[in-house]
Amino acid sequence: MKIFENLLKKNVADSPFAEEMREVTSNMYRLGWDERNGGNVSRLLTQEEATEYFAGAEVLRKIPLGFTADEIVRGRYFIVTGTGKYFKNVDKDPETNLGVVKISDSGEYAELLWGFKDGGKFTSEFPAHLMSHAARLKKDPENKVVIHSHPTYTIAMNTVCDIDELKFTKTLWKTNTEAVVVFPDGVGILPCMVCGTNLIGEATAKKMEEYRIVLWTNHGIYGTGRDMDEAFGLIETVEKTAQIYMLTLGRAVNIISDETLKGLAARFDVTPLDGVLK
Ligand code: 2HA
Ligand code: ZN
Repeated sequence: MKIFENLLKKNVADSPFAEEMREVTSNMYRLGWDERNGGNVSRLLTQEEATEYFAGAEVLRKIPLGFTADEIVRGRYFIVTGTGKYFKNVDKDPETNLGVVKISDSGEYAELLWGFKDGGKFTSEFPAHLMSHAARLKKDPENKVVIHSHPTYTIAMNTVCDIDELKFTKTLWKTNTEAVVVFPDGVGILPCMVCGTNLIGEATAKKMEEYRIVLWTNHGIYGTGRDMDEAFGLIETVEKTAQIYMLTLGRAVNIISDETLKGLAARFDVTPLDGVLK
């Protein structure tokens, strides 16, 4: 019987949601953003995906979350990168480096349904991820993805610039005409804090009530979105803009005017964050 059960089991490693995780982590590694075990990604499964792959699935392990997850994520399924795991290894061994968990009805546990084959568990930043998912889901019920990464130029720019959110957002917008179009809602910024804690998770989630992008000073960035492309695209555009800024630092002669930024916003039908433009 076990043979038939196993034959009927869907191959999670090759599912569309695992493929997305394998692809995005590989891209982030090759872009040089996520050294060693840097970065982590989580993606909410749709109800259809959860049913198709995990209806009646046995719980392999119950892993305490270390905090009580918001009601909005209880009973929901996430695929997430593992703690201490290297992005460069995800694609060749998804079942060790990724896991699928269901958040328990009490919000206290992650029920492991697949992955973390070596006895591992979810990223140390899972509190920040789950709290961010909850905050974004309340804003947009379609939000599915939270990506955390260490993109080089973003961290460099954050190291040399004032971390005032409006000023930082304006500097980005004034550097690259794509910026205001891709993130008209600006970037949220946290000061340098101890990572891997509930405290930074709560602070990140608070920012996520307003922003889809949050910078962690001296550490990295969080990007969110309805799908992998949106979340990745936000980070990619911030990083590209920060790269241009850092490559031209102190020497920029041609800076985008407020008037042009307003023109871009009108042309691309986006509303710039209040308080940035004159
Ligand atoms: O998981 O990026 O913030 C490694 C990290 C911690
Ligand atoms: Zn990090």
